[in-house]
Amino acid sequence: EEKIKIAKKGTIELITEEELREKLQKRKPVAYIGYEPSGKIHVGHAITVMKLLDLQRIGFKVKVLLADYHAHLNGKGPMEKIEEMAEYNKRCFKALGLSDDTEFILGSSFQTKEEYTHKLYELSLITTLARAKRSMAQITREAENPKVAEVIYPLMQVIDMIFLEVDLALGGMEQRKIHMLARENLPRLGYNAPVCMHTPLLHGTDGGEKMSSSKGNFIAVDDPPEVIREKIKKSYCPMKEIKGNPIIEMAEYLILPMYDRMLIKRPEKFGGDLELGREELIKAYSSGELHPLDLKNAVSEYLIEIFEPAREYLE
Ligand code: IYR
Repeated sequence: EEKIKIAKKGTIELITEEELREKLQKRKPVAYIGYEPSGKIHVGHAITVMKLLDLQRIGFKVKVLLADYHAHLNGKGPMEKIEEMAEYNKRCFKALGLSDDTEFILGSSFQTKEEYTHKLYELSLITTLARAKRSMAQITREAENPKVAEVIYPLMQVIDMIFLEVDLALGGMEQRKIHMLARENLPRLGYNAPVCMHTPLLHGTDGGEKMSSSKGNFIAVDDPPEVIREKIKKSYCPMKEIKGNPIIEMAEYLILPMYDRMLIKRPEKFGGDLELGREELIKAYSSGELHPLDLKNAVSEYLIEIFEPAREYLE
C-alpha cells in the first residue's frame, strides 16, 4: 500500500493500479522511459526523473532509453550530433541521482536487429494509419509536411517495450496515445502490455504550451543559480491564476511531491513566512494572498537546491 502511494505521488494517470500491484509482486520488475536526446535537460525532464527515483525506491529496476533513432526520425538532426547529446543527457540523468544499477540503452543498439524489424512489420500490419498519426499529435515537430517517419516512430516505441522487457512504461501525458496503442496491440502480437504511468506536462517559462529545449523556455538542471533566479523572475506567472502558470506547475509537480510542504519566505510587512501544502498553495495563490514575486523567489531557491547535486556533478 505504501509502495503504491509512493508510485502514484505526483502522477496524473496510472493504467492500471491493479496491474501495478501485481508487478510489485515480481522479484525485480522493470520500469522504463525513453527520451529523445536533447540539447538541454530541464525541469520537464526532472519531473520524470524524480518519478524514476521513486520507482527505484520501491524496487523497480530502471532502464532509460536514449532514443537516438526516434530523435532522428523526429527531425532533430544527424545521428552523430544526436549521439553526442545522448552522452551528455546520460550524465545529466545520473547527476539527478539515479542509482548505479540504472541501465542506459541507446536505441540504435537494438532497433535495427532482424527480430526488431520483423516485429515492427507485424505491428504495422495491425495498426491503422489514422491511429499511428493521432498518437503523434503532441510529439511530432513537423506540422506542415508530415513524413512517413512520423508513423514509424510510434510503432518503434511500442516494439521497444518488447525488447526492453518492461513491466511499466513512464512518460509525460504527451506519450499517452502511444502507450494506449501499445496496451491495445501488444497483446494482439502475443505480448503482455506494460503498466502505463503519466506525469503532468509543464508549460514553458514564457507561458507557451510546452517546456522545450528547442524553444528556449526552460530552466535547465545545470543552469547556475543566478541564471535560475533570472529566468524565474522573467517567467510568465499571472497573479491569482493557476491554469497554465508554469511557476505554480513547478511547485505543484516537482517541488511539492519531493518536499510535501513548501516554505515561502516573505518579509514581515508582506505577511511573514508561509508554509504550505499543495491545496493551501493553490488556495493562497488564487485568492491573491500569495503574490507572484514571493512565489517566484521560493520556487527559484527550491530549484537551486534540487539541482545543486546535478550542477556539481556536471562541473
Ligand atoms: N516519445 C518519446 C521518446 C521515446 C520514448 C520511449 I518510452 C521510447 O520507447 C522511444 C522513444 C519522446 O517524445 O521523447
